[in-house]
Amino acid sequence: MNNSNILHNDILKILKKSSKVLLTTHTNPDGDAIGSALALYHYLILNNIPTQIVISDDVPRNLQFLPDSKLVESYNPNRHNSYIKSTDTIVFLDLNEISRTRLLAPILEQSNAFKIVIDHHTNPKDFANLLYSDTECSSTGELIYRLISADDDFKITQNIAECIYVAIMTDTGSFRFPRTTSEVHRIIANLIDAGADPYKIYDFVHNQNPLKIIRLLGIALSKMQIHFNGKVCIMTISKEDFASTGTNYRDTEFFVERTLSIEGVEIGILLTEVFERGEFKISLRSKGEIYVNSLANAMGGGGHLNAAGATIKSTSLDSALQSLINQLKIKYN
Ligand SMILES: [Mn+2]
Repeated sequence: MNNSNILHNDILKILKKSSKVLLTTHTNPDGDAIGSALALYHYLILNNIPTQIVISDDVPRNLQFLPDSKLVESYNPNRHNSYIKSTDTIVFLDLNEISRTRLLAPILEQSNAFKIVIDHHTNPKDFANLLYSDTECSSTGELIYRLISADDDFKITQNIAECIYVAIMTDTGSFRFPRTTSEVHRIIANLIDAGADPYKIYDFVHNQNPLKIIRLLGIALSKMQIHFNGKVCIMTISKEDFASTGTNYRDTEFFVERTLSIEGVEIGILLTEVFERGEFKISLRSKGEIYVNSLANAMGGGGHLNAAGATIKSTSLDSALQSLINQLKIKYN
């Protein structure tokens, strides 16, 4: 038995001994966050382990088709604090530091429950009792697949297959990103055999946009700027752009990928004005050996080698753009 099998069995043993489990994930949850949480939720419920998923935000609209997505609860101290205080195991999914749970962070920090992290982001912080981290892995969904597959008595259900499929599909950019290994495709084949429908799932996740989001994308595409001799593309979205289209920063999830579709561009950036909180969100993408996680770290964020992000404070979009360009000069000149 190799090391990861021992780890899988340890995690399964701890979960099965738990009287109450809390699952949580990062703020602004994506398909990997929600898919992983729901997949593990279904597994635990089928094993008769009382489980709740509590997160800082709502489930994004394009993930609400997932089985039992309504059971993912947005944190409300009055509704959830007593459950959180009485839970004996907390599983943090798809995050490498506790602050990524945003509103939940203070109460989770205080909790004496056994803490497990299952994640694939670089530089995991040491805040849990048990860390299952594989930074080479496509997605947290892939880790959940490995974990559940280590339970010989359990057969992956259609619900679980759909949730893990969404997790892997979204974190690999629909099977295009560098971590799309043959193993990922073997797992995907097993998920399809277990009932996940690739056509249906892609359609729900990517082809059900309200027109206003595509209008916003049009504005963002038309304002793209090229810097550093064509190597860096920056897309900016102002609060006026959101207001004129009736959208908000959470409607931009897949926009940044478009920046890398331009010939010669190695780094693509989306800078958005998050007007509710006076912050600016920076999403970074890069190609091949050009890495952006250290750039994100320099701005107080983090992520993966080729996909990372940060949130900065600034007085205006122009000054946020300027400090971003200054950071780029430091890193890449
Ligand atoms: Mn992920």
